[in-house]
Amino acid sequence: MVSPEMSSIVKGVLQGDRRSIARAISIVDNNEKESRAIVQAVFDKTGKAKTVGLTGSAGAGKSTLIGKLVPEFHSLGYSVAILAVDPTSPITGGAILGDRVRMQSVASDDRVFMRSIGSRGSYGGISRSLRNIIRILDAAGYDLILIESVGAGQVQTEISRLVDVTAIVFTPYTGDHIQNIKAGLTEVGDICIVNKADLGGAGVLYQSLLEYVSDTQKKPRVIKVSAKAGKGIKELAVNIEQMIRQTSSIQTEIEKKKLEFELRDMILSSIEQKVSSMLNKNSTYHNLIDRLAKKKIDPFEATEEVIRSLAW
Ligand SMILES: Nc1nc2c(ncn2[C@@H]2O[C@H](COP(=O)(O)OP(=O)(O)O)[C@@H](O)[C@H]2O)c(=O)[nH]1
Ligand SMILES: [Mg+2]
Repeated sequence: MVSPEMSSIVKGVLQGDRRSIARAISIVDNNEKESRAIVQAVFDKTGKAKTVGLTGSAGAGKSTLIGKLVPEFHSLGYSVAILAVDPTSPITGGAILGDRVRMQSVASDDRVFMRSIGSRGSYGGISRSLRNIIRILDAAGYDLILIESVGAGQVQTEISRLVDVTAIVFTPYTGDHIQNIKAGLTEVGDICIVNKADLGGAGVLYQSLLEYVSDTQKKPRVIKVSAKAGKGIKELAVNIEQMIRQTSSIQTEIEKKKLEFELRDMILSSIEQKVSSMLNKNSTYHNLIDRLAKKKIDPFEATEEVIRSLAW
């Protein structure tokens, strides 16, 4: 049974009302009990929005870049929403404020919806709520959702599974040397951006990246920009748009793949929760911890014994 309050939030979301959108996102992000009702109500009204993930180390200039990209996307005819995700540190009011300063052009633009999502628990948790937050923005009529996230490795992989196009932002002087890039890059992304082209060192980084990606299977484009000086931004926006258009032709397959990841994710996490609460009540498990501590049994045997004792 959907409460009148939830119905009115959902109605507001579908009409693009910002307060309703913000409230719906909070409910989903905090995993409140109404979260499911909201997602169920908007689910069949989604599938239109395109998503672009921008990842990279802190200070690479992602927020500045997004601030400059938004007007370009507006002139290409897109309505834009921005989500900033930081799984490593809780986002404080200050950080949001800082981003608002860096994205001045968009912070005062009421066509743009902007929201920071903090870190609650594991990254997996964020990626679960992020999917549903994207759905809310999609149903609200935003046709381009830009997602800023800090980090490499696991985080990058998770984000790239959620979005249509992944862009990785590199910059000189933040440890983005080619050795680190090779070591840390699990996915090369669809576009590699070398930001801070106004600084020395950007040219070398650009050349190394070009060489590096030419050996990869994906062969992403490498684009040099200066977010601060506003150089190369139009070209970057056009390139991202081209990638978006390319993904449109295989949208059904992409969507299916994403849904499969999500389903698997939800099944596994639900099983993990169930098993975890079963373990808390399982006497074999508790007894075995003592026997393990006394070296009466090894961890392999102990695992098998507990699994045998669980009532499936
Ligand atoms: N020199 C230079 N600085 C930049 C450029 N883009 C961003 N910055 C600066 O880099 C710092 C971090 O930028 P920010 O956008 O917050 O990075 P984020 O952490 O990746 O979001 C800020 O002081 C920006 O002014 C650029 O193209 N050139
Ligand atoms: Mg930022």
